[in-house]
Amino acid sequence: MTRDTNLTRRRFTALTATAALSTALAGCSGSGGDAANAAEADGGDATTAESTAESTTESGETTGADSGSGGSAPQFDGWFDNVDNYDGVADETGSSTVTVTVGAEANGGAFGYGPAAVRVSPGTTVVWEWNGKGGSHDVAAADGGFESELAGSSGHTFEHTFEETGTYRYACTPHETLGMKGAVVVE
Ligand SMILES: [Cu+2]
Repeated sequence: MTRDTNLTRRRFTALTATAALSTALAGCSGSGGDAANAAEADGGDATTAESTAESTTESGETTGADSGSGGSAPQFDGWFDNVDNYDGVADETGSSTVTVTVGAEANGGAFGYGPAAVRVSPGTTVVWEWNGKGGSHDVAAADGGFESELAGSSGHTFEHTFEETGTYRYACTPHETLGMKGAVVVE
């Protein structure tokens, strides 16, 4: 049912833009109410939402929400070459605390950090939070600056506060060769 996913995904963006259009189509559902009234109501009921989504399937290819951190990516010197969930650097500058998932689905199993790379401001505390998947993981800085214990249970956390600007690479000791690697960019 790929169609259902499409409907759900498009529903929210489509609602306002095509409310007027959908009322025309909704007329055939026989749920009473004339077109003018339906347009006033904000499209909250199921039949209206459904017809709204349907009416936009051909015009709605506008899901450009994944252009997160554009611009110049920092140099990681190939650190992420074998990391299949590296998807650019998530910009969390200005946040005092940032959470990174340990055991994110990646690299052929639950062998990823999510997000793999994050950009923070100096003084930010990064909290790694284990989700309990993929066995035992740790968080070990490539330069030895920080290292967590090896843990596998959901809810386990490790944190490190980054005071100095720079690029900090880290990996999971048991799964580094699989691509379980991350980085924190402090700037
Ligand atoms: Cu691991």
